[in-house]
Amino acid sequence: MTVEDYLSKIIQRDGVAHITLIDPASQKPEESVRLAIAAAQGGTDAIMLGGSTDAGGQLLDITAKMIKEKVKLPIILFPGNTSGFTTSADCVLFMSLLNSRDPHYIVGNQVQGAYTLYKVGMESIPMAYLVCEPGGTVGWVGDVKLLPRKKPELAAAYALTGKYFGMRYTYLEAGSGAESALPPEMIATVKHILKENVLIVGGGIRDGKTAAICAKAGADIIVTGTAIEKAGNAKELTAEIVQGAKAGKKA
Ligand code: 1GP
Repeated sequence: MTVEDYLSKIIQRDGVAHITLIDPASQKPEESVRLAIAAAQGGTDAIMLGGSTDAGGQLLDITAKMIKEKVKLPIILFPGNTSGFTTSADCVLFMSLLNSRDPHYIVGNQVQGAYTLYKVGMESIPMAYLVCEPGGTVGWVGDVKLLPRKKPELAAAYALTGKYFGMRYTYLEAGSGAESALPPEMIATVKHILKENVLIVGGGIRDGKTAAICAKAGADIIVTGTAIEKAGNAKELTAEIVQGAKAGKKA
């Protein structure tokens, strides 16, 4: 089964899926493996590997291989540039940062990586990546014209553009470590326009209550990274977020 089918089945069954983002540059590979195991035990549905700076190359490759040995969940690449690719994962989000001012993040890095992807034949999911205020590191690195939180219709116009380009996933991003998650009005407006297309929401989600609000507003997939990386008990926090998201969807 493809990773896309696997996630679709979870979304159909539970209303929402949860992905744990691990930045290979944030800790040693052994610690990334510990986090992945804890997140899996807490009920996350997949592991996503990536980051805006230093998250690629050998460190990414070793981290992906070590996680694969210990965790049965799919490993999805979330590349910040061409160095964020490794054959040791199951799938890559083939993403375009649509609201960047820099063509490298819209199409340039993708052109540089496309032939490698073709040769190795890894599954890829076309995705519109939309970065909203405050944007964090990815907003700065990606030279992003940040989408204002109070203008959900602008985010929706970008999401619709991605959908018309044929992208099946849209990732609405507040930036890793954002002080607060994206407003439910923004998530709801974007999901309303996307309809069956998959909406990922991430950035600043730290607890079950917030995950529930995002899921109820329309997120199909919730991503959490920083909170789980920093948690005293990563398994417990993952379980709280996963259960919160799934309960929020049913509420
Ligand atoms: C970042 O959306 C992800 O790309 C996750 O954000 O680290 O704030 O959970 P956090």
